[in-house]
Amino acid sequence: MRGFAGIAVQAEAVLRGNDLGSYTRPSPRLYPHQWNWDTAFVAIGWAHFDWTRAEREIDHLLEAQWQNGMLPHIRYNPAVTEYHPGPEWWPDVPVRRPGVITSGISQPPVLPTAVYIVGLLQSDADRRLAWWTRLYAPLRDALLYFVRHRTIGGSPLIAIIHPWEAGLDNSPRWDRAVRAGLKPSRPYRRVDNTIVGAAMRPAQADYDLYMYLVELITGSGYRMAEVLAKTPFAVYDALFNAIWYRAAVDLNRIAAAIGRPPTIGEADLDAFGRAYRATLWNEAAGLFRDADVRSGSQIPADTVAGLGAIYAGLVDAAQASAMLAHYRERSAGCRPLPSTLPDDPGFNPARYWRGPVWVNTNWFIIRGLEDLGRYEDARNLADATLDLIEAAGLCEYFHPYTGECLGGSEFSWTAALAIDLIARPVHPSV
Ligand code: 9WN
Repeated sequence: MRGFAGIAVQAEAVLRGNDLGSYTRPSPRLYPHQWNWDTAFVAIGWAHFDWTRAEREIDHLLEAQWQNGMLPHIRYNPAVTEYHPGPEWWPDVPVRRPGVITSGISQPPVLPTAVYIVGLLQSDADRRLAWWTRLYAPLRDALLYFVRHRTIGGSPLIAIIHPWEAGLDNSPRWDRAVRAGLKPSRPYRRVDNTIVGAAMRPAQADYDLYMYLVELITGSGYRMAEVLAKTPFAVYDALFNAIWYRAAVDLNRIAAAIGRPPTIGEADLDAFGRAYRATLWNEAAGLFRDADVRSGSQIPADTVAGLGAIYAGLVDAAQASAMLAHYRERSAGCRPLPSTLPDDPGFNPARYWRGPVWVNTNWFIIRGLEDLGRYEDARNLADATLDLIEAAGLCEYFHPYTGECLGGSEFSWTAALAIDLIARPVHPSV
């Protein structure tokens, strides 16, 4: 591991700067509330230097859990008004704890994996086990929510119902849905494109679809059977499903440590893996692709989501290396790993999830390669990620050709995951 100690110091300062005590803003102005998968990344960062603070971060998100187990994608801070859409767009959310305000959709379930990692960073075994025991039931409910409310027609794969649930909001994977030109019935006012350059953010047509779907979901009273029957947007997202599978494996590890049976049994995990490979693998692309739930056909867009199986261990080491090598060849000249492949018609090197490099998606692939024993590939990707940060800062995302800083500049998950890559270098370190 090369010397990246300076980054760790800056990264800790970014987390402290974005810390509001009970949660960490993803970035100071652009994202002022608490987000679901950001919380998981941020907690991993905090755990390296203030374990109790990581615990508090996770508790604050879990307080926003719904009666049906769903962990919402945003827990709103009632004191903040400068974000669109605010909680008024998500009325009557069925939360367990009265008074907590949230959005009405979820986000990739990284949290169980984060709780597993954060637990291992606690050297006091009694404290770790007590914590895992306390968190087990809410995490189980959050994972099973997807099985109970987001699977249809006998497939074990999980359907997402909004691009925001993917976490990769304006990915070219959603372009067909955007092109349908759907718009909400009410006017809305964006704030994001007044904070960072509009060319780096999703386009207006993307937001029209986002807000149309918000109205469809709230208009259905959050009843998923109704939403899934009506919506034009229901997708088996390759990255989301890989994250769910990895979360199930890690929650089973937590269950074993606290003396409980597995949350998702071996036979169900196997069936999920088979369905994932059969439905989403695309031989010609050398990658996994998403599938449209209704038509069953794959969505023809090649993005970093197609490598998510590496993080999940849904492919073996040889296939993981082949997928990565192919992705690198198709993105020759780019810093690894652009969020969309440059040969995809939807590629744009500066616009959010349509091309820029993001640290969280790199982190998924690094940790997946490491778990599969592909240490050299993992280490190279970790070094390339930290090189980008060293040159440009703790940015939200990076231009794949120039390495330029894009989006928000003091971004919490970039900071947190940089800390993790430095403090927990790819094993075995050489
Ligand atoms: C909408 C907070 C979130 C991330 C998402 C990222 C972005 C929100 C937005 O910011 O989405 O959820 O306003 O653009 O796409 O992955 O969790 O960092």
